[in-house]
Amino acid sequence: MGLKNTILLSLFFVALVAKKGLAAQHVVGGSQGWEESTDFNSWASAQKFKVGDQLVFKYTSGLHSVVELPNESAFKNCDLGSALDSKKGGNDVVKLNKAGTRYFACGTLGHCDQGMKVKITTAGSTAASSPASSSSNDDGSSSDASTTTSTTSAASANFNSFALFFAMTAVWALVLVYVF
Ligand SMILES: *[C@@H]1O[C@H](CO)[C@@H](O)[C@H](O)[C@H]1NC(C)=O
Ligand SMILES: [Cu+2]
Repeated sequence: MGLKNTILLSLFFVALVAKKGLAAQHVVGGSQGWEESTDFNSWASAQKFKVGDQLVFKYTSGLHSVVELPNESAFKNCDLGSALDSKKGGNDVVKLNKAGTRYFACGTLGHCDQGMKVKITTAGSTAASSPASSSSNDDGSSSDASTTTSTTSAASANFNSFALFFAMTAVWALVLVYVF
């Protein structure tokens, strides 16, 4: 009885640690957070977003909000009327559950037009482009960024399954040692 619980608990714990180690949380805007003065373009281009990662929007509730927009043109024009989703808690978590680009803006009147918006491209095997990984090259050439991106994400997928396999093996080794 006690042994079984111990095993289940360690299985759960190892799985939790493995998951936490693999998925990253990105606080949007870094230490400045989701504020009007933050430079979200440079913040986003310095990040690598992977499937499973989370965005956290931190701001003073009531001053700002987080509105998800459907596409590039809505993003460019700050078309808040086309919002897919809206959050205003001040500590809002968004999970990046698939590859592709997502668009977020502040819903407070005028803030989006002042630049309070961010475009997040999550890398994946089907992602067309990603934020340039080399900050020295700002000529905007992203033609071969996609190959780098898919290699990276394939490698991280391999790492994911490896970590999971390793965790499972460790737990079952533990079980065998205990039982036999
Ligand atoms: C962007 O989304 C808006 C609102 O849903 C829609 O009216 C518009 O046609 C879309 N534009 C493109 C280029 O898909
Ligand atoms: Cu705002």
